[in-house]
Amino acid sequence: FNEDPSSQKRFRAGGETPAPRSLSTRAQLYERVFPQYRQPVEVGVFSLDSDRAFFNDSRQLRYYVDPGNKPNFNLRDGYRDRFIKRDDGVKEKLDHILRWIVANRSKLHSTHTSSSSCTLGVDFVTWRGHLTKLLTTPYETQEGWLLAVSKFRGTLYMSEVETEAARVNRENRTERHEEMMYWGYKFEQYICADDVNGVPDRGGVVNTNEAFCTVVQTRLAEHKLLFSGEVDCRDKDPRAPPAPACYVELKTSAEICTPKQRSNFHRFKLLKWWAQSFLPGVPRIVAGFRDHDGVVVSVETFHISKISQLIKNEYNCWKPTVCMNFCSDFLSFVKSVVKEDNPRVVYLFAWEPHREVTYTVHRDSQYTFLPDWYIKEMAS
Ligand code: 0WD
Ligand code: CA
Repeated sequence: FNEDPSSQKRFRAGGETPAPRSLSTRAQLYERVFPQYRQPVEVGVFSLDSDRAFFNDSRQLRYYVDPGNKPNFNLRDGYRDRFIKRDDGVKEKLDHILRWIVANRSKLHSTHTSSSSCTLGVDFVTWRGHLTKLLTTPYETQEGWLLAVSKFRGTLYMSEVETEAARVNRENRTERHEEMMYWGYKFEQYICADDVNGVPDRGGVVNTNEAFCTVVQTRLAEHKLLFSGEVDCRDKDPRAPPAPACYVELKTSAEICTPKQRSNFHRFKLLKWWAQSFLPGVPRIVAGFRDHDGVVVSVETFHISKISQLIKNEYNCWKPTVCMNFCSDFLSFVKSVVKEDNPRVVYLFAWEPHREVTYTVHRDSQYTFLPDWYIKEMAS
């Protein structure tokens, strides 16, 4: 932590430590022993249907069907005529997770400290994707982030805010980029069946509104976390281990033809893949490697527990311990800064590559994100 130079001892009332004003993201600072990360436990699931409506069940869960290692999937098929794309200009913030919390309050490990006070019993509520961004921050050189945090009834809610740069990128995607974003979803369709004994329907419509999400609880060092992440499919074997260990993450990536491409894949892409699946305890990734024309030329399975071994020979490579220690220190930083328990106050944490993490405070602003229906529901 970098101490606020202006907050000298004489200004302090009690004996409390002043909150630091910024947090460094330099990787070397986080090279210490791996922090405690409790095995993630699935506490619930939810589904979003083709209209993006919420259901407190697993109706959108799909089943993994082994494609073999040399399939001939054409990922371009259906882009023009069988694709319904979610409107990514609509910002849903934490709404779906909050809906899940309202529907499952009793299932949560809630603490009744007195007759009246009843809290969630977790320190942080967020999306898995936001934590992935935190894990990769010490190695990120391209994209910054903005995270809005509000404290409500002792829990810190953390919701991403789109940066100006990200908005400009989103609004100016090339036609080629738009199509390539479809390829990942088309790959899922080639691999996933809707029913445990079914087969994939490669002629169907790809609708990216549909989602199946797991809700997991875990602890990173002293931080109790509750987060949700989208899950692509599960092992269909009924003897498979219970969730999240039965889940399979699907990915596509450009085929690797040169040693330079292999090195870049290890140093940059595997970092993001590892962070995303390690967080919820998803044990394997099935990757489709495709050529320039969107044809999958090979399929390979990556076991999350083996990725750190796989990358160890790369020069100047990322380290899981740096990712986890940075995330843990960031969460401590947030706890030290966010003191006012008020859903209308947002502490906006901002980071740009080659800079430190800083924050600003906003009262009744455009950044307020906890909806009235949630506040009302939790107060009753
Ligand atoms: O409000 C926001 N800023 C965000 C909301 C940013 C990211 C996600 N979300 C919400 C959406 O409601 C979505 O249903 O998160 C859900 C997925 O959450 P997550 O699992 O925490 O997100 P992440 O790990 O980044 O992405 C998982 C998958 C992606 O798969 P790949 O293999 O490409 O990583 O979720 C999809 C995508 O298929 N996805 C999204 N779906 C809806 N909205 C989004 C998004 N913004 N980003 C990725
Ligand atoms: Ca995926």
